[in-house]
Amino acid sequence: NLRTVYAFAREMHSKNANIGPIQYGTAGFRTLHDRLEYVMYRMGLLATLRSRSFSGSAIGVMITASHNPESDNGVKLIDPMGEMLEKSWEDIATDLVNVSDDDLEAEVTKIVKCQEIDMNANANVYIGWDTRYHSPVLSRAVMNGVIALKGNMKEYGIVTTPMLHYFVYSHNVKGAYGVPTEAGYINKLVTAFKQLRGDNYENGNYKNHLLFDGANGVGSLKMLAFNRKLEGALQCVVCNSNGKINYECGADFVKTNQKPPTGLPIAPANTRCVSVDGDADRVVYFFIDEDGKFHLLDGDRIATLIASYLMKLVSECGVKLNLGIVQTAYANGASTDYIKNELNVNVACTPTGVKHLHHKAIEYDIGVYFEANGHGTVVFNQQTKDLISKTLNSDDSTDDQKQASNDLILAIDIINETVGDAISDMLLVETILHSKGWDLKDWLATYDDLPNLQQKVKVKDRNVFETTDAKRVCVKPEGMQDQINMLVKKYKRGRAFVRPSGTEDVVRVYAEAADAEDVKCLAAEISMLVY
Ligand code: 16G
Ligand code: ZN
Repeated sequence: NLRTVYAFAREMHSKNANIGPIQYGTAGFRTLHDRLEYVMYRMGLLATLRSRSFSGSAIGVMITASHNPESDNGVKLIDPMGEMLEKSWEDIATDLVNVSDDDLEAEVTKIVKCQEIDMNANANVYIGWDTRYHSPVLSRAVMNGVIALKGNMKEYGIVTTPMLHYFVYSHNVKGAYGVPTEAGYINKLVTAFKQLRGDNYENGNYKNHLLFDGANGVGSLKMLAFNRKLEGALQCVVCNSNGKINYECGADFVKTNQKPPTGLPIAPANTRCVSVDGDADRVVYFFIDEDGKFHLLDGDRIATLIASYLMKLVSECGVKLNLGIVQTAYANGASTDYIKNELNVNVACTPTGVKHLHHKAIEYDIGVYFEANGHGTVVFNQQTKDLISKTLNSDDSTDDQKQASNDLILAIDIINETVGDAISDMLLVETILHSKGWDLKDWLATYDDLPNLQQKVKVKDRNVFETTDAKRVCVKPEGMQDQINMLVKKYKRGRAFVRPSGTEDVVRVYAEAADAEDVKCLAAEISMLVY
């Protein structure tokens, strides 16, 4: 029987013998869409095995290339608790994808044996995809993989990446986190959002109106669905909903180019705008002021805004909780100073890639993690949630304490704890700005970003660059870090690092300094070193 399965695979989703090895990277497999069919088929096989190894817990397979150009696609697996695939299985995935068609059967048998998988156990695979036109065909290949190994599957169709994380987790905890359907997800977030907002949709400088750049991806479709439920509690004008995905728009475009996307209507100065990426797991805010100047409020800003709000509520609750912020080396130095000196909050730095931040964040009672690019969320441990509920329900609590704990519980409901979620993050930011009575200028005034620059350098072999200490120190090539240190020292508040990209064949250079002209010099000097 298995023989026919693999024979079928060979015909339907065969691997071109000339194709080179590929790797399960920071965000799964990602490459040109027409090189992915055999990868998808094999990920269908792997997800089924992974589910069996958990006696049938749902495993997610998300088909997306996030902020990459339209011609790319990709696939990532979601573990039972809604987390990214565990590291040891990333290596298993890489091996499975790189064997020849002839060796596929033996490789599957090897996994079953090594992982002691009971092939009679149940398997449940949840599949979702983004709006790329090649996603449905690729999803078919994933399904054929699941069918080949006799697993069950559920097709969620076009969904955001964070929605699929939410579905997987909610199913596996038997609904304790929410109902694992699109309606259940939207309902949970919107209900909490409306309750926190109350009847007054505007407050102080906060106006109930914003422009939403959906990157021509799934984010815009889902935002329209949210709008139907929000019923005006948030006036969110959805733009960039049916052009080419990520083309001159979206969170990655806005953050890297530090300019507004195309496709937004002409709006009055200082209009609040938000951009999400192609699979809606990243978000950044921006506005153009009365002098035509562009201002970005990125992941670092969102982290500090959220942390200050949660700290205030925690202190009003009268409970003691350890809150920490997790950043990467790309965080602006000014944000790190602000966290340490103004917010008086613990701050940790991890390597780039969401799973690293997530794992650090769960060490805190409340862990706020964000990459500067806008990917992030907040995680609360069970004791924290229990403590807040206790405060709400205790006869000893004052009315103010009850109010604060009630607000905290609602805020937790708005948050998608499984992974960064652009729409959920946006609803939380909107809630906070509304409660503070702030417009984007008020938010921007909390601290001044240091001027910074990112550059890509094409090198012959990016693997000769090795880093340590959360990617901030370059250990190879030898001597490189000393030279970087010497250059950095020349500039006031200078800081720079280089690291090989995990998603593109380039080395990334990051530089910041007190002066905008200095940053250009510093970045150029470092790029010359690398090149
Ligand atoms: C991936 C990561 C993102 C990270 C980026 C870095 C996830 C879901 N996504 O897109 O968090 O910022 O890679 O890319 O982990 P780079 O290695 O090319 O700089
Ligand atoms: Zn994304």
